[in-house]
Amino acid sequence: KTFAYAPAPESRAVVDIAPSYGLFIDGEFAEAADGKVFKTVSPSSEEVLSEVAQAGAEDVDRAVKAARKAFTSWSALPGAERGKYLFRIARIIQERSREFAVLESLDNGKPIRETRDVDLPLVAAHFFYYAGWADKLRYAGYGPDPKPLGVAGQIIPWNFPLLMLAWKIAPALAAGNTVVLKPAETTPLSALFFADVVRQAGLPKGVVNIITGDGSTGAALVEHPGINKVAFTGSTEVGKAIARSVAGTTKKITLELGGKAANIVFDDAPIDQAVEGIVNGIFFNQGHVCCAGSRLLVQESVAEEVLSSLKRRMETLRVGDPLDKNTDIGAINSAEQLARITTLAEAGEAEGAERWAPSCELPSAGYWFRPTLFTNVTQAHRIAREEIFGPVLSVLTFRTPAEAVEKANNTQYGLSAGIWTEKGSRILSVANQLRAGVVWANTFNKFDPTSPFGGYKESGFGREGGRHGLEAYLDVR
Ligand code: TXE
Repeated sequence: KTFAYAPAPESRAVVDIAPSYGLFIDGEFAEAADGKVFKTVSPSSEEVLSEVAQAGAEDVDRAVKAARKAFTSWSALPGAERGKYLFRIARIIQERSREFAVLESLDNGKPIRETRDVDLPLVAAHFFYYAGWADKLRYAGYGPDPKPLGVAGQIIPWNFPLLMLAWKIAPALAAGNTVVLKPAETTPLSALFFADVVRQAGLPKGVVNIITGDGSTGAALVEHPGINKVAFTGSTEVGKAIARSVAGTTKKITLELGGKAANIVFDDAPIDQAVEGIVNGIFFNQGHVCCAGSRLLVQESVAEEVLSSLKRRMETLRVGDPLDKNTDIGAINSAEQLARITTLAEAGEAEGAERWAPSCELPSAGYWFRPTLFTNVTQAHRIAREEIFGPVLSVLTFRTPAEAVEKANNTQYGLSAGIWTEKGSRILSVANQLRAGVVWANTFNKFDPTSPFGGYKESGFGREGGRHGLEAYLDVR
């Protein structure tokens, strides 16, 4: 679609990306021991943004040793001192938020409106929030003198690169742990820029180490005997592999895995508001969201009205350049993810569901997928059961609240759910019956650092955020 007035895209000149980056170990950037590198590509243009070191077992070992060494003095600092460093990081993130927002949009493909208004403010908020906890750990509910676990190995995905880093690093450091963090191979840049923030904030060397690489780097980190805890966000398959790998050790582990959330719309819901919530639930961040509202459960009596209004709204969504402030849906993060989404959407058609998408134009270079709606979906269809992790919504209908609850819970996952209704009593009764770690009512995809987040069933275990997020990094004493 063309528009009469299109403001200039956010300039990428605000970010200075070097042609290559090393690993951030013990406060210094260094090449991988074997000199291996990989390229990171912008998914909206397929342009190579930079070349990044691929950490091998030797580098992982160096990083873990640096973190171990730093642990002694970091954990001995008064909490208020650790808090000061975290406050400093939060403020630097705020000062550099424009740069980080553009960088994240380039490396990940997500719209600048989201990186600017959602990711970056939340990143700063998490550091502020956990900075405040650093000197109040005795009030966290883990005894009068809780202790940090030691070195945390943290592995994060590509859908919210800097925000997942903040979810992992902020509570770990507040509690007195040191970290070795591995970002996803398609989005390493914001973590490497964060390493620069760490230096700017003057953190002691070795407290934060960033090692880039693929799954083999992640596996080497998990297996390293020098770590005390693994925190992982990613696919259920890899999460289970990690659980198998730490079985037989005393490493602690938290897993935040996939989801297949039901967004339930009752007949008394404010329809316009619900449609906005449905759109936000599944098209926010191209649907690359573990808690995405990827199954719409709509009450039969309002299904037609909701669907026609939803289609009208979807016609207005703009797919394209992530740096354009008008863009609603950016690029799919990688060719592999695009292939996964395409395969599942084709399975939806092959199994008899009805596919609909607005006729918007897509850019020629890069990885793109139209916002897509499937109706005539049954619970047996793959698109109703498997996490698609893309802008694809599967619509099912129900007649009674009991049927809605049954269908919502009919999934291997249990991360999140949404309820749309005017009745407060219904919100409470339905929410109480949903097997999901997060339930939103008359809103969706709302996040804040004070609320615990995490799943039931195959969505993993452990909570991040809030006071509960500290539990993953503290031992009772
Ligand atoms: O995830 P992986 P992928 C889901 C989503 C998506 C699918 C595949 O459905 O379509 O997973 O995505 C590191 N030991 N989610 O393949 O492989 C890897 O390098 C240790 C949901 O990208 O799980 C990256 O840093 N680490 C999800 C991280 O794990 C390993 C977010 C995640 O990658 C490893 C992402 C190994 N053996 C995908 N193998 C969510 N919950 O938000 C890979 N890694």
